[in-house]
Amino acid sequence: SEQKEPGLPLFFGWFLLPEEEERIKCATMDFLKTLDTLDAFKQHISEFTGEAEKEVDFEQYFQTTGPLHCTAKFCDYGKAEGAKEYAELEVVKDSFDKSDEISVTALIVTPRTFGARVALTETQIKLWPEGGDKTGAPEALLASIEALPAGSRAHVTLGCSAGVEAAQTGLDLLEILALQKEGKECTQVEMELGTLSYLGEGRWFLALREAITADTKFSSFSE
Ligand code: 2AM
Repeated sequence: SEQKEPGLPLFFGWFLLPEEEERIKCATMDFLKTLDTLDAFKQHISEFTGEAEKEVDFEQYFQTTGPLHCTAKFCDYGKAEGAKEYAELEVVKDSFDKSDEISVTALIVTPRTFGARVALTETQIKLWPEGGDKTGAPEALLASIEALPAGSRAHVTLGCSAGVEAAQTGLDLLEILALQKEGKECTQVEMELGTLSYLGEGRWFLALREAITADTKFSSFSE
């Protein structure tokens, strides 16, 4: 129904603690600055700028809004399907306001979004909603999503380009994972942080050599 459910938040998720937020923002911005200098990236710069030879100022290009977090369930104040049921789950109530650690295993960069892939633990998967990987996904992606393990969409949005909604990060991530499964990587570059792959159309994936962990609190957000 389109009815607002009193007390339901915009979304539930794992929120990075303030000091962790700073650390992750710095580390990931350093990666973007390095990416910008790579010949492999420069070759495809027009996918970001619309013209060759032009540089991208990632600090301007990707905008961040709100606290860094990994969305678990988008409730839209009760308008999203299954929002009320989710909020009433024992596991959600038990986990609420509790500390938890998330593990970032990869970074993605596309002309639309900059994000961190989160590898959910078995315990965290219990907080991943039914059908959570598919919500709002385009028809063309649905079959590929079904072939991926539950929770594959889990991520932290680090930034979006002008006019792009945060929800796009998860869709860009799923698209990249689907392309990788089909063996569609074109270029691979070894970096200090890990292996960088190019998947066409401005899509880049950095598989981190070592996961970046961050302390979070499972909670909810309302504007
Ligand atoms: P994100 O998880 O990719 O960052 C508020 O808009 C938060 O809810 C954002 O973090 C956003 O994207 C997420 N969000 C918005 N719409 C969504 C949807 N349809 N499905 C899943 N997450 C959504």
